[in-house]
Amino acid sequence: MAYDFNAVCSGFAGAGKFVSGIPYGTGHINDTYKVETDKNTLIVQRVNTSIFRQPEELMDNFVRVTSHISKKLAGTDSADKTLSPLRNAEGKPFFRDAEGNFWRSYIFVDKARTYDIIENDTQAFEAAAAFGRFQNYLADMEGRLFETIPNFHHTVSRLEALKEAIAADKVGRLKEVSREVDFVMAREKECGLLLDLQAKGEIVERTTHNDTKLNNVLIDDATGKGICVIDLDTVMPGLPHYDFGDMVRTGTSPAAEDETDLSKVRMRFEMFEALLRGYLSAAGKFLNPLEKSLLPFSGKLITLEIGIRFLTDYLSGDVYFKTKRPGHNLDRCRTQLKLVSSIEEQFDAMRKLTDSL
Ligand code: ADP
Ligand code: GN1
Ligand code: MG
Repeated sequence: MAYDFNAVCSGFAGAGKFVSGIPYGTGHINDTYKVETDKNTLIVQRVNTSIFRQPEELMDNFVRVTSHISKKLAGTDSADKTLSPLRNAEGKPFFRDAEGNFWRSYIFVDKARTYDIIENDTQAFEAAAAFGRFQNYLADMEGRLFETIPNFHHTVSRLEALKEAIAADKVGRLKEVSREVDFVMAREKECGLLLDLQAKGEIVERTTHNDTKLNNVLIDDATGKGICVIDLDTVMPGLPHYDFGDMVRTGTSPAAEDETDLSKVRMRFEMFEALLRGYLSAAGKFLNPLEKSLLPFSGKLITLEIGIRFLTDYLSGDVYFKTKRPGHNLDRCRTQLKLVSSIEEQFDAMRKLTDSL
């Protein structure tokens, strides 16, 4: 591996001596490794500091969030867990190596796993309930977290960035994507809908996760319960809809995010229903009626937003998301837009169900 893991492991108090490590997970931003030391099994991550420009603020958020949750869980019979970052020699929750790489680490949670594609509606329910409880735990946390990426889910800004990438056509790819551009532009008006309601005070900012891909919750092997929400880099002020929307985006299609056979991509209604019931089992307590009624729309919006981001990155020459093949970001964009269409076809039924719960 490209990094000095002996140094990284000795940078964290109590980590133990490095024995072996493998790249782990399917994230698009940070570098994640599963590492064995003579004492522990660890997750070790190199934070992408060109995307997370203030990693110390990010880790400050991380510690505030995880200590708030662990205080809430103490003394209860909840099976939920939270991550707890290892500390460096000065007691800080990160380690900078000699090359300036920014590392963090926590104990590997055993006998649990994540699913890139959810297998059944029970998993969908449990994952969504875990994210709902996560929002619930953070509802009474004092103060406001740092915005680790400003305007992260500001869909209108995301659309502006796409327009700039179209105007620049930096790598000459615009000619390949006219259908995708037309699809997005036909939905321009919807991009600001939640932001407008938030500005009017009708829906409320909370502390949210903002990257609720279903593979960001660990499912217990024995009980099938969602037991630990992970990937906390973007926990910050946001609308609960950003979280529910990303669950719909990642939990309803039976196809991978980068599937090239678009006939496989669709919104499975039974998965939507399971996500909705699971999420409301925890979040139903704090959403107002308007917020609740907008949950189906959030699925469409966030899927469109991530489609916009993949398209923007494709037009910009693949500078943001990690890619593994030519056209990877375009493939990802196309699955998202196909999923938006599938959501639109079933939208009335999604709304009816939501109103009935
Ligand atoms: P990324 O930004 O790369 O998605 P994650 O924090 O989501 O980073 O970690 C990548 C994968 O590593 C997760 O999907 C999960 O399978 C696994 N993982 C992360 N943290 C833990 C943990 N504490 N215990 C067990 N597995 C973990
Ligand atoms: C990125 O790091 P990862 O893979 O969990 C991205 C999310 C996107 C997602 C799309 C910081 O998440 O916003 O929804 O890819 N994270 C960041 O798969 O941009
Ligand atoms: Mg992840």
